[in-house]
Amino acid sequence: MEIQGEDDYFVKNTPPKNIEEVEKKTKEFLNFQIEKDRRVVLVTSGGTTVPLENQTVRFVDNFSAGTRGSASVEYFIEQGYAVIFLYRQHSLRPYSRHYSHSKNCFLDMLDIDNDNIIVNNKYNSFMKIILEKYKKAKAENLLLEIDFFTVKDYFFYLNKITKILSTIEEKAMYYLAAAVSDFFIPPERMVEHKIQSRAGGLNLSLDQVPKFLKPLVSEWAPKGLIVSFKLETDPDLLISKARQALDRYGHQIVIGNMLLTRKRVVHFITKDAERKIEMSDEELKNGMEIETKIISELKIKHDNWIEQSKN
Ligand code: 9Z3
Repeated sequence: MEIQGEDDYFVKNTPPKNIEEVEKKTKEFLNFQIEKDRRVVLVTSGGTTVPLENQTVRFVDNFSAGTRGSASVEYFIEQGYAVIFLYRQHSLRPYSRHYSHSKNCFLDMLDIDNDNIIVNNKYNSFMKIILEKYKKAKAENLLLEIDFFTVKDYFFYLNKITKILSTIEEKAMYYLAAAVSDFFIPPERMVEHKIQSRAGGLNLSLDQVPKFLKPLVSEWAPKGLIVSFKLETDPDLLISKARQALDRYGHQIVIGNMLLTRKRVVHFITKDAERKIEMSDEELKNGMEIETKIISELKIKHDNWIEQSKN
């Protein structure tokens, strides 16, 4: 399996059409936050797709709905951060996630009263709390949202945004919760048109994507606090693989989680320690989310990271 080099990747692949616009928006957003003396976190979220054709009809995808990323944004904002949210198109987004079309359809929360649309009493106070938070985030310019669809576009945006954000050095955090594909089809092997079914079955051969965490840590954002996630399905592998990632890339924190228990348990792996963060049944029943604990813990780690850099 041939692995393209990291720099090579950005030469061989075509950048997304709006990359310059994203660059401009990110710079403007960051300059605004610098004026306000705020910390900024990049939150990546959702699954990346791997198209099988240039004119894409089919693609390989993964399970992620962007729950972790979108929930985390709300808690980061509560902790005083400004957030750049790099998310998979049509995946969950902060605030609106509470009224997603599939789970809590917003239409069920509305009633018709003569000629007016009103919020059903049952949902009124909950909706008001979310709406207030959303309006505040907008009014105070605390959130910049950028969407991607393919793994290729994700890497281009990640590269661009990370390098811009790195100018605030230790005050930036990188929270990489997106479920990123490990495999892709390189441009020279990608067909233009829809793959035809006449030929019978379909054999796919995918290359490994470059490990972008390596240049991100050592070159793109060497002073920021970098938090990556490690997902496994085999419990015997989780901690060792998470520690392996930490050793290999030399960043600060890996959060390990299992597919089936990711909303209830996560493991914080750092250079000298390992800590389990868990939700009780009671907490889950009360609608509390594990992301509130994750972000509180990260805020403290970021305080220390900034403090250390002063010495
Ligand atoms: C995660 O492990 C996230 O916590 C989840 C969140 C994707 C499980 P949901 O969107 O799920 O709330 O449904 N993200 C990182 C997964 C990943 O691709 N990690 C890479 C790996 O495991 C390293 S960067 O190799």
